[in-house]
Amino acid sequence: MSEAAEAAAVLVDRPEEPVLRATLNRPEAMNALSMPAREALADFARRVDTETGIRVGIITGGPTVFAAGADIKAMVDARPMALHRRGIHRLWQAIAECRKPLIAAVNGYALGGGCELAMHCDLIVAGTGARFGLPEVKVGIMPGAGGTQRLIRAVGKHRALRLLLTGEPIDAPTAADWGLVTDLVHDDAVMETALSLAGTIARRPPLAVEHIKEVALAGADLPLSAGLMLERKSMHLLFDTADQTEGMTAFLDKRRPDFRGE
Ligand code: DAK
Repeated sequence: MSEAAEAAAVLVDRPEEPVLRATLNRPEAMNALSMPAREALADFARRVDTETGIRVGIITGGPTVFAAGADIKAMVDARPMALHRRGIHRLWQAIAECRKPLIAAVNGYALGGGCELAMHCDLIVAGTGARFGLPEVKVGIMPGAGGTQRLIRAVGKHRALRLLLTGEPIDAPTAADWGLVTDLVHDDAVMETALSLAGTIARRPPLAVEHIKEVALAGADLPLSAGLMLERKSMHLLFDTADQTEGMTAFLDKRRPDFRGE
């Protein structure tokens, strides 16, 4: 594939002023994650993280498929040190380290690396026709981008191992029932719902949003006492922001707050 075509493996646009959206664009391979696609997703996450005008990121595969996993054609002959040299974990890390909220908007299959990509996001909006699974075991490997760890934390041991050991996918209503999907909507309403959620979050004070995400995620891996201390410190820190004064004053004045991220 030419460089220009590969460069378009992910399309990035700005559907609303404070929202940056990445759309996987490899329909011929069910949006399988090639190296250029992964690099583009990492660049996208870094942009969401650093650009002040952007408050939320949305990752989608478009209306028919989210992503069918890593590109098997690019992996079939790989040796361990070749995988090591590709440094794929660094690209995933860029997504995991994004300080602003990321929303996955999922239609169709989210399998393997595609399911792991959705699980890197903070909210998962799914159409009723979506399917989630970790089928790596069926091709002789296992998840390598956090699937064993993030899924077990999201849905618990027994449900996670059902997916991991059988490789069989679950439908979106089941994923919603298990707590993997946050918003289950009609297939046609996935992007509209993701944009609406993004809009709501974008109206909240950005520094509070970033601290909430950071503390909630870090705390999930800490003993409760450490998590509570982290929460207390961040909460106190927010009293040093103009947005705290604005938020509380606006409430008392019975007007809409004008949050500036300061
Ligand atoms: N890779 C490459 N091509 C794929 C693909 C994939 N994962 N999934 C689908 N395709 C391609 C098919 O080969 C086919 O191409 P042509 O034959 O037309 O050239 C085209 O997309 C349409 O697919 P199907 O004909 O199979 O379409 P169906 O509707 O019948 O089935 C399906 C859709 C999604 C159920 C099926 O395609 C499928 O089972 N796909 C494979 C799913 C899978 O096993 N995914 C897990 C891949 S392993 C790592 C981190 C993470 C990972 C690896 C490394 N590191 C940190 C090192 C992740 C690994 C994985 O995700």
